[in-house]
Amino acid sequence: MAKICDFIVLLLVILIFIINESISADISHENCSEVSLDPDEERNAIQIINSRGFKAETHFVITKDGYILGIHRIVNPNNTVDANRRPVLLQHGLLGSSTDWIINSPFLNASDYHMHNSTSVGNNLGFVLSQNNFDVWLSNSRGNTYSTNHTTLKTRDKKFWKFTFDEMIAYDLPSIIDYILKQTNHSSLAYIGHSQGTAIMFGLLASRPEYSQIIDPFIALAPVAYVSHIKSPIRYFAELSSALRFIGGEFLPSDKFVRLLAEEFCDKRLRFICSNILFLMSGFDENQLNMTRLGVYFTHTPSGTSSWNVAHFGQLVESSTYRKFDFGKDENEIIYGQKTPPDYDLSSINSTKIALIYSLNDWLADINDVNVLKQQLKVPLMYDYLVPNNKWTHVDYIFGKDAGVYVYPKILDILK
Ligand SMILES: *[C@@H]1O[C@H](CO)[C@@H](O)[C@H](O)[C@H]1NC(C)=O
Ligand SMILES: *[C@@H]1O[C@H](CO)[C@@H](O)[C@H](O)[C@H]1NC(C)=O
Ligand SMILES: *[C@@H]1O[C@H](CO)[C@@H](O)[C@H](O)[C@H]1NC(C)=O
Ligand SMILES: *[C@@H]1O[C@H](CO)[C@@H](O)[C@H](O)[C@H]1NC(C)=O
Ligand SMILES: *[C@@H]1O[C@H](CO)[C@@H](O)[C@H](O)[C@H]1NC(C)=O
Ligand SMILES: *[C@@H]1O[C@H](CO)[C@@H](O)[C@H](O)[C@H]1NC(C)=O
Ligand SMILES: *[C@@H]1O[C@H](CO)[C@@H](O)[C@H](O)[C@H]1NC(C)=O
Ligand SMILES: CC(=O)N[C@H]1CO[C@H](CO)[C@@H](O)[C@@H]1O
Repeated sequence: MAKICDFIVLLLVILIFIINESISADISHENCSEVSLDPDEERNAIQIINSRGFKAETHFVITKDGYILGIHRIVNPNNTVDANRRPVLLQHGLLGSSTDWIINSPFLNASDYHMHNSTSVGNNLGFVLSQNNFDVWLSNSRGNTYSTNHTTLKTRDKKFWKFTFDEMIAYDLPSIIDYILKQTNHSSLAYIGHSQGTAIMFGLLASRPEYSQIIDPFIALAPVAYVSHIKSPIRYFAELSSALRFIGGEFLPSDKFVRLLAEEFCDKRLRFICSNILFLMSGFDENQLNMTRLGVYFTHTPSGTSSWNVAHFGQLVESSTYRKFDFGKDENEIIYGQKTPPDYDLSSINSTKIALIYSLNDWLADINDVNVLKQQLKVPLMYDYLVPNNKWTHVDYIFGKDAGVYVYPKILDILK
């Protein structure tokens, strides 16, 4: 009997998930109408970079399987000697994009920001690094706003969306890295990943050891690989993962579904913030969030991904492993030559340039999972840094008011 009830509830949830009556209803503006539109809400990544006095370049990187990734470069006009600036690649997380690194605050750097906290180096990591003489590249993974082109497929083809972060590991990351090295004549680059951006680098280092020489250092913000302890409602997607795998296509949860989850997980006061799938999945800390800037965050996030990608994380929650996508026994047999998907063997990573930065109030990169990750890694860590703020959450690395106080100075330290 209980089984049948579960089944019916699951069916309902799936129906609500699929039936999207109001895709165009923009919840983000519902309660911002009194506030005038922030100019950053109407700007894309390039326009934001230009508006802060930098020059922006877009580069198109074509992967071996035909995806055309739009990646952005921040060019600092005050820097005349360009040749030897060290390249640093910033890689966003699940549902993120290149704008993650440049929209946190409207202030360019610490000197403008001192009203808030004089110890801050500035709150937009992309600009902080550019002003500190780095050659800053911002990637965009397949399927997000800036990476929806393909040499043969259109986004309306279901096949376009048949990917998970496995393909970001196998194709996107190596293509982007090789492209940047070629463009800059460097033999190595610094890599800073957030969340899924760390998962894919662990995956790359585990499957292609030659990259351990190239990635120097790898700074992992809110490191994710093992996710069995996560507190986030993404747990719900664990149960939905078979359904999501079956549905396929772009990940477009209906507003109703998101509201349903928000009601389950957020107290009344905070439901508006929770109405954004990113905040709903990763949690937030009111003290770290600039409420008057939510409109900007909401227009740039969530950026797209595939249903399969979300299903993949759901599978990892259930299996307590870090392994490839589970297609089901029969297909696994054909694709992997075995019934279960192969693991990413993190114990085989031999890079000695890994820095972990994590916190205690992170729903997605839970401290217990970070500890499992540390046990798996057999190499000594270059840095092991617990953010000294007990309330620091998963999104605070990119949208936290004090990101320029607690995290970015540490990043500069590590890079120097
Ligand atoms: C470049 O330098 C000028 C003059 O000091 C300054 O006004 C401007 O903000 C700087 N631009 C950037 C992007 O740092
Ligand atoms: C902040 O930007 C100003 C120009 O806008 C520049 O003169 C100053 O050096 C920058 N400060 C830092 C810490 O980068
Ligand atoms: C800035 O943040 C640091 C780190 O928490 C804190 O010690 C300091 O008091 C803050 N300063 C101001 C002016 O808020
Ligand atoms: C797709 O490619 C064209 C040029 O090939 C470019 O103008 C457009 O911005 C690209 N779109 C995306 C989302 O990358
Ligand atoms: C890269 O190096 C090659 C050979 O050393 C040189 O010909 C080329 O101009 C360099 N390119 C850049 C962008 O520095
Ligand atoms: C890691 O492994 C790769 C491939 O086997 C090798 O080229 C590299 O030298 C190793 N690096 C270290 C630090 O042992
Ligand atoms: C918060 O966001 C608003 C709107 O973008 C902006 O005017 C304000 O300066 C921001 N405050 C901080 C501390 O970044
Ligand atoms: C989605 C949301 O939070 N909507 C709220 C907007 O503000 C009005 C009153 O100011 C509330 O009634 C809505 O619930």
